[in-house]
Amino acid sequence: MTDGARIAYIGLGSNLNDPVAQILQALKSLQALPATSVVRHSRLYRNPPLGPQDQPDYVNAVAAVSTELDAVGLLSAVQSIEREQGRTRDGGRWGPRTLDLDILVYGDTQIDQAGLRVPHPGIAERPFVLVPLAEIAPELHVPGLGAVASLLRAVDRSSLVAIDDAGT
Ligand code: ROI
Repeated sequence: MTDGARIAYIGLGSNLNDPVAQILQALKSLQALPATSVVRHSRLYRNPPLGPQDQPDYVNAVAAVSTELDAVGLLSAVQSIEREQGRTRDGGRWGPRTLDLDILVYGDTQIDQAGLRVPHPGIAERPFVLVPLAEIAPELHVPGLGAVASLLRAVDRSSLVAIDDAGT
């Protein structure tokens, strides 16, 4: 279904099977989605796990996409990218994963339904979301939460390290 293009922000995360390669492949797959293009993406950031510590460090990034898919269509599209990249979630909800794609923001829409809450409920507490989001959209107003730049001031960003072009 289409009802005009919206800007949506997608959070990307991986901590298994070459996380940098997983994120780069996911960006290509987002660009290849129907009626969707990646308009901007942040650098990739290596950072320790939030939650259980007995798992590898994560690589996180955020992409801005322009899409004509509605939010539910975008959700099923990003879930199919997760599956294509062999997502395993053996560790459960807080365990390691090859690829996690979250719809952080979808235009100015607020959605609260089973399996889809937008804006994503974790945004305000998660430096690995706010730091890359602020890199590409500091002025963005997150519906119900406020400006990204103000949200960023409330989190500790010291554990995030931007990965350079050599991937180190
Ligand atoms: N921790 C970090 N650093 N990055 C993530 O993407 C991430 N995703 C998760 C949990 C397990 C909460 N921890 C994370 O789902």
